[in-house]
Amino acid sequence: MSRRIVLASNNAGKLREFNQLLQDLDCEVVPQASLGVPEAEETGLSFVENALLKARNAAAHTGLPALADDSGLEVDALRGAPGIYSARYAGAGASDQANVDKLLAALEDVPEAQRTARFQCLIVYLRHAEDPTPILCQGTWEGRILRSPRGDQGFGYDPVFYVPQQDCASAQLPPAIKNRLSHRGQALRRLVEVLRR
Ligand code: ITT
Repeated sequence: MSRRIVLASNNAGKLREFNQLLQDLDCEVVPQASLGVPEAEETGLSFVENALLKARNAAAHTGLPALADDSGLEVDALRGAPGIYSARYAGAGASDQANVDKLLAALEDVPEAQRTARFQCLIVYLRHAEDPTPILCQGTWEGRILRSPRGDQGFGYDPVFYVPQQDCASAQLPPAIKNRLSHRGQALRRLVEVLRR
């Protein structure tokens, strides 16, 4: 019988990418909302702390092994902001559009060479809520912040994240290409390797 895992995310964009990336894993991955898990408070000061809080909350409420992703965009000209606050950069419950608008305004006077940035992704797997040895996997994706949005794929900051290898915005990439290159793709492939052992 395949093992059931609860996915501790309510972000529809992330859930889509997880489904694509975990297709080959012999597991049934169930989003936490379908199991009635309340949202965890992200009170940590690092990606790893927040990922652990989310995974532990989902495991505790379901009794299932749990997977969580904490991710965000680090912009060098903003000394790493919005970072762990990427989802709420323009305020609690902010839309992707509001976050992108705030970012573009903050970088209005920043020249091309100083618009370097990267996506970070930290994925945590807990076998159970009190698992003392969680599995942690990380991925990083380097790029630059564009001056205006391009493309309609992906989510979050994808329309303003320029991917040098592909000479386009992340939101212009077909999902399979984004998953091959992205911070989340890298981290999840590492996790799948460990889970297969
Ligand atoms: P969950 O906690 O429910 O998973 P969330 O959106 O609150 O959803 P995070 O706290 O990890 O998740 O915030 C991540 C934010 O970083 C996300 O909302 C996007 O704004 C941004 N982000 C992360 N990965 C991204 C990607 O692949 N493309 C674009 N933006 C991304």
